[in-house]
Amino acid sequence: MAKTPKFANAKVFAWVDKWNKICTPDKIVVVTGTKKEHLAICEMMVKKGQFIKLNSKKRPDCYLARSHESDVARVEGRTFICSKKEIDAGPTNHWMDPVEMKKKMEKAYKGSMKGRTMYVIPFAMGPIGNPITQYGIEITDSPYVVVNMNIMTRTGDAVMKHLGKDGDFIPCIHSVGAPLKKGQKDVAWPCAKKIEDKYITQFPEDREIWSFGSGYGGNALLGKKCFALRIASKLAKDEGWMAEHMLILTLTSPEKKQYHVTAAFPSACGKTNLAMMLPKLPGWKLQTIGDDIAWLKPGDDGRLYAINPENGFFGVAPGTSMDSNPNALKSCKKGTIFTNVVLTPDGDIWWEDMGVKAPKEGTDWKGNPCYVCADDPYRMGPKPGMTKAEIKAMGYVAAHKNSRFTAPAENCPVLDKAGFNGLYNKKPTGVPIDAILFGGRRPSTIPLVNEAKSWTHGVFMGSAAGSEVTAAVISDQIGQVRRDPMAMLPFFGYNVADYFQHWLEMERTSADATKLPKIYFVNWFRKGDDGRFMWPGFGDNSRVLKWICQRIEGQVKANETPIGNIPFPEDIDLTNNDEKAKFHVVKADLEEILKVDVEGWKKEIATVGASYDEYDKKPSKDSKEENLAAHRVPKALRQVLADVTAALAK
Ligand code: OXD
Ligand code: MN
Repeated sequence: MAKTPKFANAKVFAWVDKWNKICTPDKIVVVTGTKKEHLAICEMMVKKGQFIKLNSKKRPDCYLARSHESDVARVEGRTFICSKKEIDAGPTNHWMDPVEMKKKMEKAYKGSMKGRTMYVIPFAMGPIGNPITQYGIEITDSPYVVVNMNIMTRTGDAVMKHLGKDGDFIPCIHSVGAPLKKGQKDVAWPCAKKIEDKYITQFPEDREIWSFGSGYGGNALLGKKCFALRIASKLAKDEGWMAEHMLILTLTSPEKKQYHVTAAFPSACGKTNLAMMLPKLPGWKLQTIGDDIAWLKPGDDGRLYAINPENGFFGVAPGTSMDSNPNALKSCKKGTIFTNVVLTPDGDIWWEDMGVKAPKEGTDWKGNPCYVCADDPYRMGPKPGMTKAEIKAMGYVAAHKNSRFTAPAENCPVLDKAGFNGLYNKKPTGVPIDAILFGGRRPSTIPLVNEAKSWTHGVFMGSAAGSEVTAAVISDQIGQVRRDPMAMLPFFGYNVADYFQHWLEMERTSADATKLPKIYFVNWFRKGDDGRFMWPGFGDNSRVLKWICQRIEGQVKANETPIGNIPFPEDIDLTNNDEKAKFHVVKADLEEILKVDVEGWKKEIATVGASYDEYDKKPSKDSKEENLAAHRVPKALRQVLADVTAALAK
């Protein structure tokens, strides 16, 4: 067994020592966070066949990993919230008694790091020293996790120093669950192969994260979904702030006025694209603060101040192109780890809808050869000379649909450096938020943009959010609409109805509720009967953001409808709308997507009501706990539901 290293912080020592004894690694390495150490780990992985070094002229310090086929996305079915009472996890979470779960998982961790190195990663969620930042330590036996955590969070000595002798941290234990026997050769992607052997477990009352069996993304980079959303949402509820699945952007108008906007869209619905968008409207500038998670704290002035707790982007690769998101592609130019994309013969990477012609041949995400398609230079197939139709019929993709890039935020050409570093007016805090957007992929009914009439109405809008299921999760429901309140369905650290109540409380407890952000629901994904998109999206979304800024300033009227305040079509600025371009705003479509589809909305509201009824039920079929009134959907939201229903019936 390895010797537990010395730590100045007694809690850190005791905790590492405990897991050393349970997991029995061969060696322990405390991550210092230097670039030299980071690259040495990457090179060690290259030697072991776990990373492929990319062409250093084209992509300096970039690597490619290929995961096991069972380990390509978050596993919601194996994600647990282990609060003492099942009702506190609520009906949207998987629950197990925390004592039982710990017993079960400790068995799995026993000897799980044999033959491996245990890495101890001190990390900060947010700029070190910022009042909104929180700290964690992840123990892991995965070097892939170490180097991804180095990009996604601020890691190393500086964090340990900040913790000092008695600083507190969220303990996060992770093992891929694949011990090595003496002399046994490692595989390219160690993990527990069976889905039922994977556990992604949060203990919100103990404030601990235990993850076992998966090496992928949100299952294994524990600062991200497990800490910054599930555990943090519970911390936030207890302490009066908000941990949300939101991008943060800074928008500057031609008059040089700055606005800060957050937006909550479900996984793989374009948060990264909006966060880095190039505005089509002349004179408007957009800068990125974060693309996935926002922590918002109320200030003494009643405003909400937000930081991005992360340090990098874990973006979905397919679909990211110079057209859709040039700034994301530029962010991947150096120091990036790619997972499950195509390797080209010149040591570069490729994926579907990258807007780049496919190489003649390459290696697909499974490590098999792939070849340019016979009738579409932008596609690849598993055999030479295949047609697009043949490839489509097979359901083949050369880069996995949830293949990812892990890119340092500092690479982003439009990073708002001050906001990203948690500075506002040169002081360490967050940026004051002017507008909160909710959204999702909704092919019908939901208009382009809809403004809430009040905070409560905005909370209702968020609670009613839904989207088509995407490949970001292993699911048999891809493409179907599922309710995803506040885009947080997979990430609530506690009961969904209590979470709604917490949002309502933010108004009640605000020092000045008139200063809270205005709330909007946006939908870039409306489709016509022929399946075409009715809104071009991407840079054209700046037209919607401009309208939102004008509403904040009280400069433009809105159509006050039963479902909310919708723009009059003539108030959407169409400057620079090149009608000859492939993607542009079609005026007739714009008019259509700004109408209230009354019959569609009646159905929509009925399904929202049905989702509320689900949230009001017992936490699970077999639960011994009844759902008492304290954990039901707040009356204020039921009232909005009733009001909208009545208004639609008129
Ligand atoms: C993500 C997700 O990876 O939401 O950000 O799945
Ligand atoms: Mn996400």
